Amino acid sequence: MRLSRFTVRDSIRRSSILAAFTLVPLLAFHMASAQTAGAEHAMPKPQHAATKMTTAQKIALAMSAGPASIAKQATIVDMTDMSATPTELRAGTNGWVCYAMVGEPMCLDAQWQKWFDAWTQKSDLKVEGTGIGYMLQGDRGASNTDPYATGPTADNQWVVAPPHIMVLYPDAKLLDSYPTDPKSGGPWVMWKGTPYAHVMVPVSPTKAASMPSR
Ligand SMILES: [Cu+2]
Repeated sequence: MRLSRFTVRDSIRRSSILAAFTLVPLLAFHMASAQTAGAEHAMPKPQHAATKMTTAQKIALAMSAGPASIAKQATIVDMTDMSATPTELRAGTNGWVCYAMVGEPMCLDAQWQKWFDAWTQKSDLKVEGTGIGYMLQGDRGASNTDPYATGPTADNQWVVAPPHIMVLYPDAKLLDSYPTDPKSGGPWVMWKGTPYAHVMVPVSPTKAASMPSR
């Protein structure tokens, strides 16, 4: 695994893979369930509506995943249309990438971009340091045990996450500090025992840091 920072081109390539193998079936599942079972949680707009978003709206969607202080200087990648090749909407300057994904935008730091690469390619991952990923709009659902599940089963702990921060640790033993139950009320471990294990930290809106001078 390459350790240097990923380029935007890398991000877009990874996004293509993700769209092809992971998110399309997930999206299809959600749309199907919305039609047959009714929306049990806030359903994102259908895909055809997403493609009609303006560039400004897509950028706003991507930026809504992270704190403004990070998102405003992040690279923005358009993944609103899963049938299209992800494209860069704006170059960034701070190493973060925010993805415009309908219903689950995310902003990822360098370590998380590396994670994204491994996860989408189903390859091994050596976490070299702490990683932070923001999903301040929450997500549309995932199995808490199976990194590649595309819908709920009787035993895969399907969970629709609230706004959260995702944390990577270089030592998997550190994950033992947290439960794996998403309903514990606090941080929980997702995908424990896999190379992609991480901590999900539910959050609420917060103010930006300030340092008043005295
Ligand atoms: Cu997440």
